[in-house]
Order: sequence, then structure tokens, then C-alpha cells
Amino acid sequence: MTTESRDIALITGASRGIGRATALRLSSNHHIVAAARSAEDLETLAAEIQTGGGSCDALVLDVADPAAVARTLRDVRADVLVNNAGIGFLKPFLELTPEEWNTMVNVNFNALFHVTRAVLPGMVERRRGHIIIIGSIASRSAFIGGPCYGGTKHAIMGFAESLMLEVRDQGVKVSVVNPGSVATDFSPERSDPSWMLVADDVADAVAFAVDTPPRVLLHRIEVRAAAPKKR
Ligand code: NJP
Repeated sequence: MTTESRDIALITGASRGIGRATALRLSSNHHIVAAARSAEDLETLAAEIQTGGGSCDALVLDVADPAAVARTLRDVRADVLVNNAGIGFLKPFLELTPEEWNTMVNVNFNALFHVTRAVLPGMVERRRGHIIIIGSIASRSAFIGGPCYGGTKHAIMGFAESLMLEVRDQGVKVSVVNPGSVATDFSPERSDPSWMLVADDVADAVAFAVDTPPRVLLHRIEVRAAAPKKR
């Protein structure tokens, strides 16, 4: 398959963690457009993908900046969009600053509007596309330290299911992949990552959803560690 004939996968938060693993995983049969704020990490990713025989464009982008998203993604075609960028200040409500609250709402939820709005019209026009959102187990359960993070992830579920019902008849699939604990930089304070999922496990779930035949829509996937640490 030539680079030109490959489907294009746009992945946010591709500089590290789950987004990076997903970019590498999808690069075997997609041209990758990797977006995040860290230019150097994106260049390293693009080089690794090229070494493996794939192709990757790096886009330096703050997904919480609506003008930057509109400008940067204006001419980007995406057959697959993985809305993965996310941030968590996991602390009790009374310890949260307004800045932390706003950052989580802007990156985890509001950015879904900006990024999806930029690429969905092209998918609808082509009657073909797949939008994947990386949620969390916190998308449907509560935990101490999660009033805002969990709130944004719950909001994702409402957004995703409603959007799925709106666009599936137009050839566009919408899926949510909800991971449990994954050993990434997301929560570096967690001391023992040995029992956790690794980023590749979540990337495999994304690839599985993307690879389903046109008649199949996997809307919600939960990926858990099989043997979580007892608390
Ligand atoms: O996190 P991490 P994960 N604009 O910190 C990017 C969910 N999840 O891979 O901009 C653009 O390694 C950041 O890039 P940079 C979680 O909620 C995780 O674990 O260069 N990009 C980096 O690439 C999130 O939705 C766990 O700093 C922005 C990436 O986001 C997703 O999985 C459990 C950005 C974060 O990489 C990926 O998390 C769970 C911005 N403004 C759900 N801000 C888990 N790890 O345990 C951040 O249930 N990024």
C-alpha cells in the first residue's frame, strides 16, 4: 500500500503515552498525523514511524486553543480521529484551583468540540470516518479526587453516544475506549506500575475498533488490568 493510498489517522496527545502507542500501532496501515504541544517528542515519533516504513506528519498544537485548532486542522483530512489528549489533576474538590478545573474541562472536554468540528464535515462529505475518544473507567464510576476529572470523562460519554446516533447513518462511526490504570506519565506518582495496563494494550483496543468491517460499530470498549493491585 502506498503512502498516498493509506487512510489518514489524526491522533491528539500523540507525543507520549497512549497517543504515541496508538500512532505507532495504526502506522502499519495509516498515514499518521500526530498532534500535541511537544515538538521534539513528535519529531522523535515521526522518525520512529518512518524507520518502521510508515509515514507521519507532526503538528504542534494545543487542543485547548480553538483558533489554533481551526487554523492547524483546516486542510487536514482525517479518516480516523483519535481524541486522546487528556490531563488529570486528581485531587479532592476543595484542593482544586480554578486553573486546574478550567484546564481539565478545556483539554478533556471542550477540545472534543474544536478538534471534532474541524474534521467531521469532511468525514460526513465522504460518508466515511471513525472518531475514537479515549475516556476512562472514570467515565462511568466515581472516585475520591475525581469531581472534575471524572466529570469531564462522564461528559465524554454523553457527547460520544449522542454524536454516534447523529452521524452513524452518514457513514461515520463514534467509539469510546475507556481504560483502567495505564502505566504512563499521566500519574507518575503511582509507585508500582507492575500490575497496570501498558499503553500498547489501549492502542490494541483502538486498532481493533478501527479494523472492524463497515457493518460493525463498536461504540464502547472498557479495557481493565486483569489483576489490579488491592488497595
Ligand atoms: O497520558 P500522558 P496518557 N494540547 O500524560 C497531551 C486517558 N486515561 O497517555 O501536549 C494537546 O502520558 C500530551 O501532549 P503534550 C487520559 O485521560 C489515562 O495516559 O506534548 N495535547 C500527551 O501527549 C487521556 O485522555 C489513564 O504535553 C495535550 C497526552 O496528552 C488519555 O488516556 C487512565 C494537551 C497525555 O499523555 C491519554 O493519557 C484512564 C493540550 N493542551 C484514562 N494537554 C492512565 N494513564 O492511567 C495534554 O482511565 N496533551
